[in-house]
Amino acid sequence: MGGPTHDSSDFLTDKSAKIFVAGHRGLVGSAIVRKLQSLGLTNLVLRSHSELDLTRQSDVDSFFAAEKPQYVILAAAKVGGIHANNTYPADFIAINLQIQTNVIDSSFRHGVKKLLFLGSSCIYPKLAPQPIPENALLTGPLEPTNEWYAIAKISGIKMCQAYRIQYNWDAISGMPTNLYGPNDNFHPENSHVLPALMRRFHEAKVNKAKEVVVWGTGSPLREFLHVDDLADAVVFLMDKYSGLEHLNVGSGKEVTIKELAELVKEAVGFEGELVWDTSKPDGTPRKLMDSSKLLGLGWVPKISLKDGLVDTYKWYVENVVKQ
Ligand code: GFB
Repeated sequence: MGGPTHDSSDFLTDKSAKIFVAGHRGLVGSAIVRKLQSLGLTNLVLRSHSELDLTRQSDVDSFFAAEKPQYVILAAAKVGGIHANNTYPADFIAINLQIQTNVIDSSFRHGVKKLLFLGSSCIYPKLAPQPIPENALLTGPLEPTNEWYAIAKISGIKMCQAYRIQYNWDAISGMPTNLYGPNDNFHPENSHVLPALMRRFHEAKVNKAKEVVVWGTGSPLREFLHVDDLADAVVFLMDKYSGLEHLNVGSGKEVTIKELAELVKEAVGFEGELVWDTSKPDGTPRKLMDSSKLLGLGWVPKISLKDGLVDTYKWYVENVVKQ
């Protein structure tokens, strides 16, 4: 048990199978829905937050009893950038533990054939070897600004592994690197760096401001993956992977926050200066994923950061600014 296996899954061929995408309105879930629909997989079960609160165990259980999906992709989570993680630790640990525990356990109890759980690169130790291999998990202390979220996500991986070991149930986990794209959260404080800067540069351009404040020192390194590439990897994993170990999903390309800021500035067309607010935390110094296991199975990321920024800025202007 445990090694990657080429499953005889009928995920791509059985177009009548019901697929529950939890969190379909978010950055990740909406990209997965677009991808599934483009492949003709349209028998999707979707529930908005107001229709189904995934933190309520009995509601989740009744939903699974009634709908009986064959496949589950768990993209629902409480997420946010460095400031949100640091400010709302109770929400990040409690809501994520509740959502994932309810969905994973109900999926198992109601006969789901295969489930994919999505985590995050922050599960790894703050000073993990770079690029970070999957087996760096639980080898050292976590980055303090997001350890609450990380502990919840580590629990999700371990829950999938435990159900596979005890019940031979096909639950797998994918660990994406920092994601961006359409339907991201562009909140000025609580979002991740890329959408936060896109909004700040856009507003500065419109207001003809001379400078824009960027947090930290600009020296941390981050790897970014367009969410459409992640959606492609999710479908690939549902089709081809049934192993005990979680798999990293990254682009393999990293930039400093300073380089990212310059790229976003260029994509938006802001012409002023950058001012660094070093009273804000940098977070983990570097987190480049080692995605060689997934690449070895045949998956490849396709969208460059430059192209992805252009696409995301277009989406932002058409869908957030014009609303
Ligand atoms: O994207 P971000 O919040 O996430 O921050 P993390 C990345 C880096 O960008 C940090 C800097 O060094 C920030 O200081 N930064 C510069 C900014 N300007 C800004 C800004 O305006 N907003 C934000 N948010 N950052 C998160 C974790 O860590 O990554 C989560 O907290 C999760 O748990 C997620 O893992 C993927 O990469 O530092």
